[in-house]
Amino acid sequence: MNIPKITQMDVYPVAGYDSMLLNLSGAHGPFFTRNIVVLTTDEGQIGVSEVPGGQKITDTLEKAKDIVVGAHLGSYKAVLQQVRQHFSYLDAGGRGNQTFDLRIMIHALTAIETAFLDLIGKHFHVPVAALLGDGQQREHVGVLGYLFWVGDTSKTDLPYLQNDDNSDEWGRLRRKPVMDADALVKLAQAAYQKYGFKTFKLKGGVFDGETEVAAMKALHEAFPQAKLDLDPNGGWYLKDALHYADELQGVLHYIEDPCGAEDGFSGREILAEFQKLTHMPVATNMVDTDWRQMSHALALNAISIPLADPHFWTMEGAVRVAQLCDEFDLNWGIHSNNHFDISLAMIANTAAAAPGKVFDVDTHWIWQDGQYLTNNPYQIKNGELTVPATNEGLGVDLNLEAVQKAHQLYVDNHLGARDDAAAMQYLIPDWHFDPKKPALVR
Ligand code: GKR
Ligand code: MG
Repeated sequence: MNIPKITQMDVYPVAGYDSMLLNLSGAHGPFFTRNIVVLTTDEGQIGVSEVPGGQKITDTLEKAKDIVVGAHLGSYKAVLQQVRQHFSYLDAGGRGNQTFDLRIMIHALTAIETAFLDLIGKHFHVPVAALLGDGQQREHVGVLGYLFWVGDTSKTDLPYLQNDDNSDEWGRLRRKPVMDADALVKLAQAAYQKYGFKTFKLKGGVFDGETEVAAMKALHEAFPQAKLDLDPNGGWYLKDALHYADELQGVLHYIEDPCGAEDGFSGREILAEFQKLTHMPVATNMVDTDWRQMSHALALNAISIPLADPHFWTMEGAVRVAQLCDEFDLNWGIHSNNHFDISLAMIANTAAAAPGKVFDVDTHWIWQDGQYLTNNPYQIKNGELTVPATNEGLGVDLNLEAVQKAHQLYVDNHLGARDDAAAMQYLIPDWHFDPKKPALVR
């Protein structure tokens, strides 16, 4: 029997448009960037994947072509082992202090893993979810409504989109400033009308803690049934986080990275104290981002909901985290960054393979919805994505023309890795990242 072989690997750095989303790292610029990988076999089949943008990841993927091209589908784990061995030195600095993960190798590894899984799923006529962990666990995956404070783009001369989609309230509001609780509630209502979310998360770490506590109370009043999460990305000190947690009892369903490393104590130690004192379930995408960190987080009882992003755990790794959560009575969720619809398919398949108590998973998709790289993007309906068991591979059909256009946007605007300080400096001159100060508190 002929086992398909990889004959070509293409790497496309691409860009799409974003709103001026605020977070501890600053303000999102007008473009977000990603790397797309397309593997082609000698049978003419293609496998695709999407990971964060930036030249370092692009370069690593380019270098990995020597390992990938010529390999057959059955040897994909050996390929992944080689990629790890060759490039793991690139991740020696860890995830970094920004809200987003700065590692290189692990993202490149995921890009290769996912594109192989897409091909293997197509070869065997099963969804990628069926190939992960113990196989597909569910067809419906709950997703949360990811809310942000949004900056006023008229204070910049940057090419942010305006009026790109006035077909509904969500399309209109997502490009407008959201700088107080009233605007935030209206944004949530528009998101609810379009997507039917049952959980909302607010990206905090922007205003002072009291203002964000008041915003969560306003959201709770508007959506008494919804599950709520607030995520200041570790920007609060423990003593303040304890006070806010007190005020938010009965309002939040869980909290995410309320505090982090301080006073010589690690983020895991501080979160362990927070959980012990508040009894509030803690989610994180900042302190258990690999197995070594996970072992300390578990030993300390520091967290309850690891947010295992397949983009930095690999798809198989993220499902392994879910299996652990299932066995250890923890909850599991997914972390996200801005992304196109290939990543949406990755998230959907990963969560569809996750056993146990899965929380509604994060996705930034609602800020990008409408900018498609595939002909059949997954849709969020009633707060859910659906992965039919009849899917093959990731379940998306690549639109190569759209990928080439997104690549041109990347080239024409001289883009690279994410830098939220640049746009933020329009709002506050000389603004610099401080992991312990909300972005607008200077
Ligand atoms: O998109 O600004 C953002 C978020 O702050 C992102 O960078 C975080 O990685 O969504 C993320 C989180 O949950 O921390
Ligand atoms: Mg987070």
